[in-house]
Amino acid sequence: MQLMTTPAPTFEKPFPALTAAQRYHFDLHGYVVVPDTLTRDECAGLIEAMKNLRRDLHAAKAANPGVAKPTVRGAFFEIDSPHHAFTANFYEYDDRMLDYACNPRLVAMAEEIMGCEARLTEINAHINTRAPGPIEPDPKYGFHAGVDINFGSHVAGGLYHCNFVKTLTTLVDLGPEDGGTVVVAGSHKINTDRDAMIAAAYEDRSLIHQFTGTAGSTLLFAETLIHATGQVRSDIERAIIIAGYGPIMYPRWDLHIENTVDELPFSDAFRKRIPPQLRNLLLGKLHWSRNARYRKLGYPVDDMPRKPVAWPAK
Ligand SMILES: O=C(O)CCC(=O)C(=O)O
Repeated sequence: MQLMTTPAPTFEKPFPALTAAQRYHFDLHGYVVVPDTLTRDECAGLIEAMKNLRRDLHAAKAANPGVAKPTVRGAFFEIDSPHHAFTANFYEYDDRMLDYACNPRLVAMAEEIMGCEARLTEINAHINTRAPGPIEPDPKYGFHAGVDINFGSHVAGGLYHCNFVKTLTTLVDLGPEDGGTVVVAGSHKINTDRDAMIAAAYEDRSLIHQFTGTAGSTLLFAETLIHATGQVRSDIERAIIIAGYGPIMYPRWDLHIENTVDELPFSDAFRKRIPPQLRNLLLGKLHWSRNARYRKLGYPVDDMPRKPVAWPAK
């Protein structure tokens, strides 16, 4: 007798998600800008969700004056100043934000750079305007990287891979005066003193590349790349949303090193909502099989649109 089984649903994603030229650019510089990953309507929806969250967090702060970091459905402020709202951990706040982090094409880009299946390690967003004070002609930035080159990188098929990848998407049109993310180009591979590299980049600012693009463009980068928030010099209100990804057996970055791993858990109701095909992406998997997958540079891009996985109603 043959048992009939229903195949488990899978998370359909393109492979490879980058064109050969985009992959080459990524390898050379440590980042690539991919246009049109979101529609303008999706960008507008995300800005609305981010502004609603900022409003709700302000209300939570007013209602809980003694609490250092009040949360709204798990989300909190990393920075709350008149010109900068940096919100994080909004998995349970608004499904539009969740859909961003689970976008099949964006997840596929991160997986291509890691060379394996991804789990989400963090989600956050920034709304910021020009900071008070004078505009310096040659600003200094808060340059940093999330993982060191020795641990974070490997090469397969001659292509660079990193185990911590970000998709950072601008929700507004970003010109050169609009504070786009700045990076020290190529620093994902130059395995030497970070401060010396930053000093070299300030000495020759052509080494500092800045993210510009139309709303819905994504800066895909390796966290070995030295990067920072740019300086807003125009009257723009910059709005960006960021998802971080790592291999499925890695912990969430946003648990913070000083916390125990249980401090920012998902609610039971949220865990129950996670569709089966998104469980590895949201929850990771405590096993060493990472489901490795590598492209060759010459592979043609898979640009067939994939439907996002639908979440059950709340
Ligand atoms: O605000 C930005 O443009 C950069 C964000 C950043 O530095 C990060 O996600 O690590």
